[in-house]
Amino acid sequence: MSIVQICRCGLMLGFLIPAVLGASQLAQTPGPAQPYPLDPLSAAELTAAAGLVRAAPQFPAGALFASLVLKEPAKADVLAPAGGAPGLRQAFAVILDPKRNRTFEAVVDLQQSRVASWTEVKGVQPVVLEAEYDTLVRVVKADTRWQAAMRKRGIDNLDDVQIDYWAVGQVAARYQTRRLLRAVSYLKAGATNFYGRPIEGVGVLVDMAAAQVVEFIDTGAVPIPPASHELDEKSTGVRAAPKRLTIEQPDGASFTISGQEVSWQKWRFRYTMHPREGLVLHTVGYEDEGRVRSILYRASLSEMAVPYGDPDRNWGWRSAFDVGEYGMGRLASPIEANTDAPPNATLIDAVMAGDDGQPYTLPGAVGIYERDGGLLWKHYDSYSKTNQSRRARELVIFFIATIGNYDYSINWVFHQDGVLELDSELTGIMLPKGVRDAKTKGHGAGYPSGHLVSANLVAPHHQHFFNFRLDFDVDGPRNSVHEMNTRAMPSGPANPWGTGMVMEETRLASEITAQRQVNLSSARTWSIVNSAAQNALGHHTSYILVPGVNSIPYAATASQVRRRAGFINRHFWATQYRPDEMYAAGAYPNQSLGGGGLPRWASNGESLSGQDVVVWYTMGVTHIPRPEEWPIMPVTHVGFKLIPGGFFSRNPALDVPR
Ligand SMILES: [Cu+2]
Repeated sequence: MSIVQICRCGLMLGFLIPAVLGASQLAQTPGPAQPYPLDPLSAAELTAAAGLVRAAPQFPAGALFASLVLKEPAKADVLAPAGGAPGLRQAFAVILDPKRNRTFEAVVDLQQSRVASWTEVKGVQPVVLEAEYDTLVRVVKADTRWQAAMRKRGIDNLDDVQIDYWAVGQVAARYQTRRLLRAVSYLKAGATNFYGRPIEGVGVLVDMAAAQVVEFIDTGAVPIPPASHELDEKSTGVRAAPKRLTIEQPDGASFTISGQEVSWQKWRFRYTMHPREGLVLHTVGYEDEGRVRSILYRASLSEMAVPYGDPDRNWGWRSAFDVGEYGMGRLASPIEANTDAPPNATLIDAVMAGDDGQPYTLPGAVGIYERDGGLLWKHYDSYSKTNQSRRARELVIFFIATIGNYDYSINWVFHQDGVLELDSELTGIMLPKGVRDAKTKGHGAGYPSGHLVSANLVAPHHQHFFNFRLDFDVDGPRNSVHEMNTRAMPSGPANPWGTGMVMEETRLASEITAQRQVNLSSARTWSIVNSAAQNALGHHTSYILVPGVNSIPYAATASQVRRRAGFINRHFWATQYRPDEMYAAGAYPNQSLGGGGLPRWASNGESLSGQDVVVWYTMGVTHIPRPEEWPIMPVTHVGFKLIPGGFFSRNPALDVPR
């Protein structure tokens, strides 16, 4: 295996001079000339694929590329002992004909330079596209009812209004066959944070193919809130800066990157930036006594749903599916050196296809860096007064997506003790609602579904549900799923002190029995077990999913959002691997009425014993807004850990040097 130390030039230029520390930027990671089967399509491949699709006789004039990505080869081919299927390069395209409201899927064979398949997919809507925004604004601003609603609120210059676009969220079934977008209006005059100045009461639903307003709502004017604090240093004022804290790696970073492959300490993995899922990890393994043992084949954010809890006519429909309706990867914001990422980070560009199919570069889309991890392990022997202690180092690879007002960072954190952690950071601007009152009466009084966070501004309660698709291959693809519950032993002769506790491990044998909830009272965790592999102590090797903070949904069981985001009904799911089962709310959640995706795939109850198992973990944040989160939210963390359970025979970090 040849690994190129791509950071070297960046390190020599930037990192030896502590005073001018700055992240190194990688436009392209040099790798092997032959792409690995999972490498994303290069700019040249995207151009070729888009050209072939556009030249196909079925391609409608004026059609848009809702998606153009690598069609990942079959897992068995990638894992073949010969080193995968390097010859096979295919592209997968989703095409939207916006004029006729039709959706097509195409597969392009790049080797043979031909469109291998072309299929119309009926009754679905692909992601919201940037190219649709101008049409939406034009239709809304030309509507006389909307114009009158603005004038009624004292807004004469319509250029002062910022239109924000939304997927429709909940929608009446009678509109289902149209391609729809919603427009929310804000006053941007004199404020960069227009989200703080909602033009409340006005809702517009637009048929995009007909370029027509199909529903206009005005529930009545309320005062437009005064401009919120700007976020730049001049406006906020600055406190005395703390003394300098320097992060330096004078000898360079300890990780190496070759193409999309990362090697750090004993971890080996590949990463890609996918326009829909954002950062994806592939073939994650750990080097143990000279061989790399597999843990995960693929790990990614499969869907997100953010239902808002205000029943108001202009709010009840709001539930953003940030992965399937908008595309978390396409909405990655450039990582800023020294703020978004520490000075020792390496920032890596990503190449994606635009709505026109043409490749473009997303600068600094992915960040990777090492950081101090606190204490790794320690014991002070009080008798001999000797100390054995090790400091932990962590490797973080991450991206940040900005979906309208909200910013999410998704961090995968690799630890030296075999733990892989997912840490999501939620920040940005809460979505607020204009109200009549400038002050609240007592602690949160007056608004049962939200909290006043500023004068005339309520931030409605809402929840964020993430679903991570974790395709485990613990020591190979054949795995089983166990649940671990701890309970107190009954008092009695076998437990005379009443202190006994037992952990009971139960096999979750099918996709039905594997639909589970977190349980604090039994300290519940789940393990993905290889029953054919053992460690030196005779334990079957496994990785355990340890939940972090979680929530249950408050939307009614029969509500549309619970059907559309059926994955939020359970925290833990497991299914047999199927290459086309990728997204928890289905391939096309936009405007769906629900019923598809994960709940359907799991409903036939296939066996999970000794199968290629995919785990789907739902984690939720219940967000009850506070004034301290306005005008911008300090970061909230939510995540989970994958920890080895009998995967090793002793502490795998014993060999970390002092
Ligand atoms: Cu929130």
